[in-house]
Amino acid sequence: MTIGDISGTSLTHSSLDTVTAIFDIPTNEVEDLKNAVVTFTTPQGQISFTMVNGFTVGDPVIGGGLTNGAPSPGYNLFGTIISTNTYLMDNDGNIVKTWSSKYSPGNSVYLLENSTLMRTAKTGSTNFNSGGAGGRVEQYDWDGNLIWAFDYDTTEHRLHHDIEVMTNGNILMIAWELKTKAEALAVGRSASLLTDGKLWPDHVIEVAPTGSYGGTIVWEWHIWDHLVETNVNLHPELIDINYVMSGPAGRGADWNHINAIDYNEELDQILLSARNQSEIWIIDHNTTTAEAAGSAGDLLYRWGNPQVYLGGGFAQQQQLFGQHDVRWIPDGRPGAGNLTVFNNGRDRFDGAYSSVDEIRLPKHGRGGYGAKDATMPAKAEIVWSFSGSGDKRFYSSHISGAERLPNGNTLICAGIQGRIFEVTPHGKIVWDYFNPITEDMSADIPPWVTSSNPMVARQIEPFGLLRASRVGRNHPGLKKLSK
Ligand SMILES: [Ca+2]
Repeated sequence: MTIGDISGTSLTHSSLDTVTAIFDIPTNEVEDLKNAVVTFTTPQGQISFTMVNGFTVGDPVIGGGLTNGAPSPGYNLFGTIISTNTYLMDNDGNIVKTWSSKYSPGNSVYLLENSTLMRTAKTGSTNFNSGGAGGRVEQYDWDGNLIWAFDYDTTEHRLHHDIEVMTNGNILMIAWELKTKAEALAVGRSASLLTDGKLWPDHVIEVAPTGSYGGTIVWEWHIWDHLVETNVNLHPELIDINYVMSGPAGRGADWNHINAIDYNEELDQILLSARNQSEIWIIDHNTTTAEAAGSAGDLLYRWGNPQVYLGGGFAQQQQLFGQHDVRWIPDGRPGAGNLTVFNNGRDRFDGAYSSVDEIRLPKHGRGGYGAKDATMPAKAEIVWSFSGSGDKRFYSSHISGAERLPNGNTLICAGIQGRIFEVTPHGKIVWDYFNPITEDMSADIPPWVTSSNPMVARQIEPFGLLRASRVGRNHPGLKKLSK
């Protein structure tokens, strides 16, 4: 009996229908994920059972054997919505590292390979006060010292939700910008869709950090440069100034509510989650700022809700519902090049529930996607989805995220519940965690929240998490962690 080059020490026929093989893993075995292949020779021939990434040498034994496999080794990085702390937690629930800030997150956090924490921050500003508001990006060293910060928070614009740190050290950021009622009317916005008397379309800035504070904006892309008012169905590469999601909020200032940004260096493309369009968008980054304001900055691809550009007759083809955290699956992970997204699921046709969907785009690569003609939509395919089933369904109407892990499992953050769990490709849960961290609630607690009014308290989501990510055990950013 062998697993790879490891020999078994005993083999028992432990019951009528079970064969038990016991293996000793040598103490000098490389600590890493292992594939398990067990082969039995029978009178009728050989039978092999394979479990890719079936177990992990070096991790504490969680139990459960190979039935569902082991969780992907590493540490869980998250900041809670109301806490000013960012946590790194092992898979046994031990907090191994805490970074403290003056601000709660606004909203995503990242551990970089140089062992620094890049986190968004929600300032106390009253500019653009809407869900996901930030205004600031901060960088902390491993020891918790603030080593850089950038503010973009005025009456004209404000950061929100997410950033993406590029390999060259620049940082892509999402921000609202103010357009007056007159400016909105001038580009064809219907007066009935301006209930706030102004509009906050999104834009993307790329910031090159300078010194210990501030940075230079070296590239920009604005939704406002890619609008269409008439013959919308002939222009899937543009954004209909008068498409709004249903309900009163759709007519408010926060028109797009982009809540995620990712960057694909190989393609030099940017991926955006336009939550209020229930669409994901891909745009080209291989442009100058001037080019990005023209047709070169039009959408390369969009998917999720064709009624946005084809009209209400296509409403039934909607597949994304207020989604969050879309990202490319990185090279080296199962599904590389596909997208994963947390599909929050409010207003689904078959009831409200959340799912995590893996999406295969119609084409990969530059100039791909079949973009810029009327047949652009509908070629993407959901190749994997997890929504639980029956009473095992989970639902988080907003926030939340998902991440494909190196072992092929998917880490899911159901944000409202503060739940982080890991599922196998077959939908088996191998790791499950509920955030109990509420100790900083007093820091942000509004005066109208009282213990006798827990329903009100619930609305500020004391356990809420925007996202969580699993930092692999061999991630360079962990080199200062004493293990
Ligand atoms: Ca990001």
